[in-house]
Amino acid sequence: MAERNTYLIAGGGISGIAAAELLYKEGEKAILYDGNKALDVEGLRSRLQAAAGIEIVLGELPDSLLQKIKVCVASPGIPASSPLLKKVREAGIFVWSEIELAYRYGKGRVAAITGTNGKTTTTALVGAILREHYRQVSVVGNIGIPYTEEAPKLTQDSVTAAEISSFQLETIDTFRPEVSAILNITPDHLDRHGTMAEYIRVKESITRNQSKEDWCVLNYEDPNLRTFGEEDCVPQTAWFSSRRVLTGGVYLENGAIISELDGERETVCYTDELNILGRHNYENVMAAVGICRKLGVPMDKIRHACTHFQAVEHRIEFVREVRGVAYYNDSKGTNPDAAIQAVKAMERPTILIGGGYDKGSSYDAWISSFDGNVKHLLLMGQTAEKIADAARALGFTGITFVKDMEEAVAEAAGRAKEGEAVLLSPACASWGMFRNYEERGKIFKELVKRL
Ligand code: UMA
Repeated sequence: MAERNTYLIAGGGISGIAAAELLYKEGEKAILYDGNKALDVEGLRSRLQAAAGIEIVLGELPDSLLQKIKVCVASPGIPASSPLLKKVREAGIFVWSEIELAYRYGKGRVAAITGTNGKTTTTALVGAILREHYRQVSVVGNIGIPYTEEAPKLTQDSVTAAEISSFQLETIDTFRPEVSAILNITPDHLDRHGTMAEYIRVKESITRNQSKEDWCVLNYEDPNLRTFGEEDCVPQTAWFSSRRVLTGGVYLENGAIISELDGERETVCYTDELNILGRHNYENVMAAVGICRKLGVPMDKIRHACTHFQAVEHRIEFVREVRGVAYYNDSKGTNPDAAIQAVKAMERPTILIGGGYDKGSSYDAWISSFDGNVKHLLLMGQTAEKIADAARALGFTGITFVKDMEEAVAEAAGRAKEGEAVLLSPACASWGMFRNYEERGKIFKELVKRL
């Protein structure tokens, strides 16, 4: 039997490329595999610095290859239950997520942030706060910078803020952050995880390898997380709440973010000093305060970073005003809950652009949140009909189907009157029409800039 001495990297996206580079630098043998046989091998090779040292395989994975594989590193887009990973596991091969690989090779302290919504903003803010106090700070993960890309640069003095998705958590093994955070859990990615119970289990597994010396920052107002924190969570819990005073936690009171994490009541900042809007963002700030305090950042530095932090791209991002109409890009509103927050943040009558890839979500709560504020809904993509049916059933009939973003922006610009807003907040993933939500948002912004 052949010696099992090779890593199989499944997925030739940014995670797979970075994982391949990392393994090559570490002197390991690696095969980069992608199920899409239409990919251009030379194009893929040109993205690899270590091109010569890495074999590339596309299409059907030959069984003969499996004999020499010791570990398969799965990109997040490949479900743990996929036929590929099943076959790999049946061949006795360990499956690690790309996060697991990065963690094994990385050094220093790690904070890991998950949750259905707010994780990108929170991770970016945690990075900004950490930079006020520590010299070597990395911000990685689902935020768009593969963890494996940063792993070789990390030292014992590094502090890493990692945004971790449920996809990445599915196949962790030893991944153990010193501080974890679960911001909230609402229905998302049910097409991948099957049931809400499984989605919750996967999210909570961020604490799986943590011990009693570690910390987990949790949202007290999320019923699943409250039960988890009170009953099953092994690390110590630091709670935050935007709805009540929490002894020993971080909370919102009369427009101020208060921390009792150090035993006494301290005002972190006032919400009107922040540049990010809405209760969900105050929750993100509170989570970041909890994470960074547990990583030893003094409160004055936390306060300074929070009050200077700007909104991340694609998250209720103001694009420009044209003829009295304000355009907002919330392409990161990739599920109904995120999109509800964007709708609630609008202070003007709004033309809403939605629809996209079908993740099996229900759109009822999103449509109910329109509450007279959304004037018209422009729908595109795979979910357009499903959303329209749900809207009509709830009595919302102002709907127009559009074939692409260009038509959506033109239609929105034609309908919106002075004093109104146009919001791209699709409540769906971008896949099928765009490479990712970033591309969707950039195209939207480009079209708005041309108006
Ligand atoms: N592929 C297969 N077989 C499959 C599925 C995919 O071979 O069954 C191949 C595709 O042909 C493609 C490659 O895998 O060539 C793509 O890999 P990928 O989907 O894992 O994407 P990456 O480019 O590696 O980006 C991933 C994350 N993508 C997903 O989780 C889908 C990025 O999150 C993340 O920023 C990046 O790693 C760095 O960590 C994006 C995302 O949409 C933003 N995340 C979801 C979300 O936020 O809701 C979870």
